Amino acid sequence: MTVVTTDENVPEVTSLDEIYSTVDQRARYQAITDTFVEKYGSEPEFMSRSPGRVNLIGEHIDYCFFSVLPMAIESDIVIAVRKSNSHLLRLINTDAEFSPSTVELSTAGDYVEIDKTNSDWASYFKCGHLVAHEYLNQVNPSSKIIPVGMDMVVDGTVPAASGLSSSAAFICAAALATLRVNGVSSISKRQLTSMAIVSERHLGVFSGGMDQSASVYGKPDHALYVQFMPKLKCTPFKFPSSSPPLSFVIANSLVHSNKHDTAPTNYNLRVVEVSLAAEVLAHKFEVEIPQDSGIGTGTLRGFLEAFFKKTEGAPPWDGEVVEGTRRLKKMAQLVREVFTKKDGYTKEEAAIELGISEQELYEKFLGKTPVRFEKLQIYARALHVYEEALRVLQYLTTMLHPPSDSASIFSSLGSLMDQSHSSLDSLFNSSCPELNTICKIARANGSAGSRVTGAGFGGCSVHLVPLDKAEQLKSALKEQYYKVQFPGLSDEQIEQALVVSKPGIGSLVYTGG
Ligand code: NG1
Ligand code: MG
Repeated sequence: MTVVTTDENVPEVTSLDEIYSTVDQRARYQAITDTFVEKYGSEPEFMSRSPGRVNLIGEHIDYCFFSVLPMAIESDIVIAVRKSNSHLLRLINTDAEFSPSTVELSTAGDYVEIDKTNSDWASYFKCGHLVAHEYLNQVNPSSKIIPVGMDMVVDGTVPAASGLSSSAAFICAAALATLRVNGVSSISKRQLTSMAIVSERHLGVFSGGMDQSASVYGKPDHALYVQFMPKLKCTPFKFPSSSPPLSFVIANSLVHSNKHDTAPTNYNLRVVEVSLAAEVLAHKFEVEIPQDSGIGTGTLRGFLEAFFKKTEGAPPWDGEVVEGTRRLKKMAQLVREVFTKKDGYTKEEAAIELGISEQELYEKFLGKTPVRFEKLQIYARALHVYEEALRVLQYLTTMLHPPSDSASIFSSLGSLMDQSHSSLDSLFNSSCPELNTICKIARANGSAGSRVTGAGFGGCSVHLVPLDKAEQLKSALKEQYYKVQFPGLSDEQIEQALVVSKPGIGSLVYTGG
């Protein structure tokens, strides 16, 4: 495996051939430039772009600091930029569905204001702008930076609200554009990733760091092993060769799930539940855990470290597979033993488990972000997290040391993906009937393993399929899912829902003609 050095910079490229290998993008870039000239009267100075990603395995565990296995795709968000003399951020989207937006910058150097209750597309730009502005202030501690105005045209090929991380792609591209236009001509991948990770929290989503890492560190023909502890580290690796070759088909369920709007019952509630689980375990085993989760509590990774330190005097787990397997299996066993209420805990019951009052429960967990629930599913969520983290290690092991026969490569990777899906469906409740239908059809038509990818509750699924069966799989989904579920769709719309993309390059600045 090649290890990406920590100080590698976000590249600047001059040719589109360095960015894309599947679809010729010249006409697209020309159209972006034409729109720019039409709206602003001259050409953009540069474009920043950042890709979406598909997660192969390791779902809903990044915010618990467990490693994940995504890959960047070639679909991306491009922002064409010119510095302006106004104090305005002017945003135009080539997709008319997103109306133009103008943000007035403070002449005193205050940060842009982000309204948590409004997740329109420009808010995501503001998230990226804000963290870039914070960085500018950090590197110039003696003065308060007043960012310059920006004229922009945005063009995206990552479908929104579909689990392919259009939001992270946009935020990474926005932060990169803001840095550059304000004079930062080189930035390390780690720095850009770190600032992007915290940025969506300004919109009230307590995301982990998978999407931003994949978007920034993407590498053609490689998947990424992303570790968050002890430090953020992205290791690119190649897929094993097999006959027929491995391929991944991404199928969008076309069920939209806006993470921001559904956060109280979906994404943020899961973040709260896994944090609660970590703190209950810490309380039972009388260990202190670092308060470093997105909502300022302990994490399930933190508990794992503290437990082994206390019971065995063990050092922090460094990611080594055999040791990780042992520790994660132990964690899953503890979860099964400790959480006796398998169907969930009421607020009263959760407070008792933690030995705190309901008021304290509210202050520490439930009041950090609005959440709605009948029962807190502490047992099911924690079991998913530890077992999914284990599956990531198993998947990685198969990738790096593949069995000698191709059939076994497909069956071992495929079965881990199927298990992941089933756990997300039954323990994490982040699938939906449509995604379950898609996975079922796919498995009956050549897929070796099928799962929901990304946050879920709608959005995309990913299928591991021998390359020679990919067409069969796609036509089965077309006939049995899209035409049945959405009879009005044109063939072209169905084609677009089946995103086929090779692993692509990460964030970069394009300065070509
Ligand atoms: P998507 O698929 O972009 O909504 C979200 C989180 C990830 C991760 C996955 C679930 C954001 C920006 N991303 O991804 O950090 O937790 O869900 O594995 O919120
Ligand atoms: Mg997103």
